[in-house]
Amino acid sequence: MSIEVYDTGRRPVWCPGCGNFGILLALRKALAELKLKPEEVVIVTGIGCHGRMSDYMRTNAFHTIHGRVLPLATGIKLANPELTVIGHAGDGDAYAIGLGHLPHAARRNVDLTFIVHNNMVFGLTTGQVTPTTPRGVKTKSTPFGNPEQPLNPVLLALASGATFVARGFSGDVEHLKELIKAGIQHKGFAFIDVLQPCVTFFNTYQMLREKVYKLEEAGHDPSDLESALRLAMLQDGRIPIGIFYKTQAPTFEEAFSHAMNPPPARRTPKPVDLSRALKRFK
Ligand SMILES: Cc1ncc(C[n+]2csc(CCOP(=O)(O)OP(=O)(O)O)c2C)c(N)n1
Ligand code: SF4
Repeated sequence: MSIEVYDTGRRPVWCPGCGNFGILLALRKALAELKLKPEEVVIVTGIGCHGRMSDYMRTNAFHTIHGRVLPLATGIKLANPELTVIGHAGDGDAYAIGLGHLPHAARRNVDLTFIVHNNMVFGLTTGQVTPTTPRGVKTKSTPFGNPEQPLNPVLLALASGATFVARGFSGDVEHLKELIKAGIQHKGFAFIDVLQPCVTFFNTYQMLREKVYKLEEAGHDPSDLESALRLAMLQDGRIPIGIFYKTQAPTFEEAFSHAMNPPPARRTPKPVDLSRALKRFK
């Protein structure tokens, strides 16, 4: 399938050079290679620069409120498990206001793919500190440098029991495309933290290009949880990208199979008798 199939024809409003372009391209390529029809896919986005993904993807799309991508995506998947559901959130969206949802989606093992556009700042609100901004970095809201220890999303996802945990880099579209394909094909919750430069408020291109290396080339075995945890905690100045961990476990939908036959989206709605309610207005 051609990637043009997923193009709404709208011109992205992102700053020239923004890492969001790489993520958009990787997603379109992944869907095309998996031969997924636009009507089989739902993209859920939060509020932020990343949220524009739903304007540029000609699939089903839901642009929800800040921090609530995972509850929405979970509800959509449960209503119609035949859909391929892909959530996109910013690091502010996913790791600040929406953080409470991540460990629960991971431990429930909902069959969806969650892609976090981790540019380490609030982009849309013009460059304030987020939970993943490195210590010492000066942002609009931390003019003397960020005093806080940053959150480790990969470690959090692993510790929460996610069955697929990966890290990508928006500057390596082909590699990211493979991660997204693997995440979509994974049966269960697939978490992908994508390192994404915000060229306007925190340009990390050079730093990331120098530091990233691929786990598959380093001989990492993604079925080894202990090794994945060690790699997630690595503090040697290098940044591994690729699949940290992958395993199989029953999904949330399977646990609800007794109530899901047929799933809500496949049920014929029964006519509702409003006569009693209407009587009150007579
Ligand atoms: C409940 C709520 N709080 C705050 C905001 C304001 N707000 C809009 S976008 C945004 C930051 C987005 O940053 P991030 O999620 O990291 O995405 P990015 O813009 O970097 O892609 C904030 C705080 C909002 N829209 N809703
Ligand atoms: S502000 Fe940053 S994240 Fe937002 S479009 Fe511009 S470069 Fe991209």
